[in-house]
Amino acid sequence: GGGDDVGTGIATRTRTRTKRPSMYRVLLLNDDYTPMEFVIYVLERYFNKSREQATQIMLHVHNHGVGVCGVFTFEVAETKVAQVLDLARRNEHPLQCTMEKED
Ligand code: TYC
Repeated sequence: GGGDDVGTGIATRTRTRTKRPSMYRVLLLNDDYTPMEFVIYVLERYFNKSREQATQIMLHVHNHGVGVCGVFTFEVAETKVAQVLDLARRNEHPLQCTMEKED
């Protein structure tokens, strides 16, 4: 195997290529009902944005329909999407959040 082999005296260590993980964009989608203040709060709380950054992203989504909250590995992105959707549902807002693989 990869280096734990004992006894044959034959070197079997092989070089393993390290590859970077695929990255995923987490997106917020616009809707007509979720309060702007709630979206700003979500961006501050789950995406570590400043008040100013959060306001800019929220307004981008409001004006363009979709915007990027951040880029994460698969499991982190999945968790963030679930947390945002859960908070939105608990507050009865229709806010939608999704993820897409980077190229
Ligand atoms: N369009 C919403 C409003 O006018 C605000 C909003 C912004 C909602 C971003 C969702 O992802 C969103 N209250």
